[in-house]
Amino acid sequence: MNEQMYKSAKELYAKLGVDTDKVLDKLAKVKISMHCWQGDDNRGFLKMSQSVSGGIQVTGNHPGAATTADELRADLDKAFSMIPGKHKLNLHAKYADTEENVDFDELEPKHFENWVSWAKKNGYGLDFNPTCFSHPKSDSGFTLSNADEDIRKFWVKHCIASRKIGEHFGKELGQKCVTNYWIPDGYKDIPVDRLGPRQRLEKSLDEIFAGDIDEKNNLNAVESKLFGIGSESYVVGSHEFYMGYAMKNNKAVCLDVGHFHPTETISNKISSVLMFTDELMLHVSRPVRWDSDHVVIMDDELVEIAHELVRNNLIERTHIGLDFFDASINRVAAWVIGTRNMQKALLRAMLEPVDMLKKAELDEDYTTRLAMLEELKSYPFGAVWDYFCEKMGVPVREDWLAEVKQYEKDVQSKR
Ligand code: RNT
Ligand code: ZN
Repeated sequence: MNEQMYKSAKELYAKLGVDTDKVLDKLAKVKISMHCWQGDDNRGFLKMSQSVSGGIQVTGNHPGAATTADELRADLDKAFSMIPGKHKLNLHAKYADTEENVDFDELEPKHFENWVSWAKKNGYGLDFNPTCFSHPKSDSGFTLSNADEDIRKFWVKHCIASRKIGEHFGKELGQKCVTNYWIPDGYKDIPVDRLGPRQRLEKSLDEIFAGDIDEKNNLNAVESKLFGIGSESYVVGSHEFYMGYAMKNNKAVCLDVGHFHPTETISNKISSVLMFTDELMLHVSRPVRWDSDHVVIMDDELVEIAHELVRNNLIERTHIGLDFFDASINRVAAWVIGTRNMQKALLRAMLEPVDMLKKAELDEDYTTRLAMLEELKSYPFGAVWDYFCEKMGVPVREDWLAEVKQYEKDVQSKR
């Protein structure tokens, strides 16, 4: 049945000049960077840092969160088995898998060897993030921009350690790692000095990216934020700050869907940012009224992000990462729903007759543009998606749900 439906869909798209077979080959090559922190509510494994801070909030009490690295890897394997294609895992520093009681500034590649061998064995890539929160030295709310030189230096050391771990991942796995730097630094209330912390942040970043730095195996990205819980009035690492820093210092920008004004969209920023930097990192998320990090659904913004990447041929220069955490539903299901939605949105975009639409636009035929964009919404992309899942050997349509329920019963509920 799936094949039959695919055949008729293929004919319909062919009439628009879209070759669905080619589209599926293209889609199979797009790697999504799935974030580890959905699996355990952003707790991590380092002993001193198993609570979240920095304004990040995970709500819900669905049973079965992973409590060890082995459990997390089992959950990830389960999720990846229901997602078509080979992807990447985005790790945070506090997910070090080690018996040592190591502090953040002492982390080394050896503390992540279990992750590397697991990734190698399964053909996954790895991305990385320093954890500039969940630590007593972030209690003041300031890390890389802290006015206390000892604390600032501690976080610089942690970020250098993280960069080296990212470089190690890239080298070991033969695919470039993206190390993404996000810090929570900011003020709840209106500050007197907005400039000082930004000058200290710049100094810290310069120190992190100095010296022996391997940019072949590791891309460094910086993630901005407009405001957070506890930093409502002022965030040091704003969009303008990191745009400027990245342009000047040849780094990548990371755009998180939830880090801007509620009516501002990152889909409208992608084409601008990529005019002036080589590569881009995305944190695809879903803010509901605030940066709430709900599971990614097929909403207008997701579709628009995918269209921007596909229409402008920007996929190869963009690292698509996910960033959400919901503890009110099964955590493996959350990964599967969010990641498959990202892929489905890309598929919808790839099935669009871009040249025809661009021509209508240039001809000022906005009637055709609107009419076609609307008609395309009910074209049978679902049949193409189902066939893709079947071909890639993963559950078709909602069949994965029964597998998750079984896994919850057999594995997660026993934790
Ligand atoms: C926080 C940022 C950041 C984190 C992760 C855990 O607002 O989005 O990317 O969510 O690093
Ligand atoms: Zn993010």
